Amino acid sequence: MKAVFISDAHLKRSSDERYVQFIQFLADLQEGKVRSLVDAQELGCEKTPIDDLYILGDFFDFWFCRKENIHPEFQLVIRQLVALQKTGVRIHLCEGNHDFFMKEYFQDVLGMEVFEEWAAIKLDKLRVLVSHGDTADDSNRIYMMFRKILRSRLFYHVQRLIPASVRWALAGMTSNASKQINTDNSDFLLEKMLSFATVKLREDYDALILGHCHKPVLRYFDVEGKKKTFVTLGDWVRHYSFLYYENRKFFMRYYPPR
Ligand SMILES: [Mn+2]
Repeated sequence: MKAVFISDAHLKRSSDERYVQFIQFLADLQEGKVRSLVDAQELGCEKTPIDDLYILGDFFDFWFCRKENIHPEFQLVIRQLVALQKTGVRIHLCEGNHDFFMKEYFQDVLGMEVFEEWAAIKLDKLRVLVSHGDTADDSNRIYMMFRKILRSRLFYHVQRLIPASVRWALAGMTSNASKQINTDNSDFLLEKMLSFATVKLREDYDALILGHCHKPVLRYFDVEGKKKTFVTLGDWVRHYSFLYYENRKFFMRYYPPR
């Protein structure tokens, strides 16, 4: 099996550097160029299609659920995802803290898989737990409550009532993701995720893959003689990072290769 994982693209305007780069990355995946991007001796560089693309949250900097009225700036990247899907790649999206209520469009209309918080997946025989990761630390009660309200049916109906022009204006006002990310906060989140991992990787899982903290990290742990993998995916705001999986091996890479 071959799979690519990314998170935290925080897409907003189609002219943004990260948006342009991500479109190019999707085109490379569509052409089967992933091994040459990874550039690892053991893989070679023949062209090969991937089986699965996992987008683990905060793909969009905001998402309003109105399937009949998709934000114009997002139409290009959605078209490219659909084109990739048509080549036979399965696309899975996990909701993030910036984008939720995604099932109605991505799953019901486009036929991609959407999961709201966690998914236990299989990569060959490896048992892997994946999530955006904003709930890995559930001791933050205020955040957990706020999260619940935003995802309530009431809020769902409220956001549907807002006219499109107002929605796009509100979206434009969301502070730029790159400004919100500071090193202290990323380090703090990473610490929380690592302590969460020490619990989860003692269970049956072979790997834990999260987003949200915006730091690209790939670490291995030995738990009672078994090799366990811990990943945080980084982002497409500063790092342009992606994780590639093939034949029980993980590679953390950057786009374009450097
Ligand atoms: Mn996030």
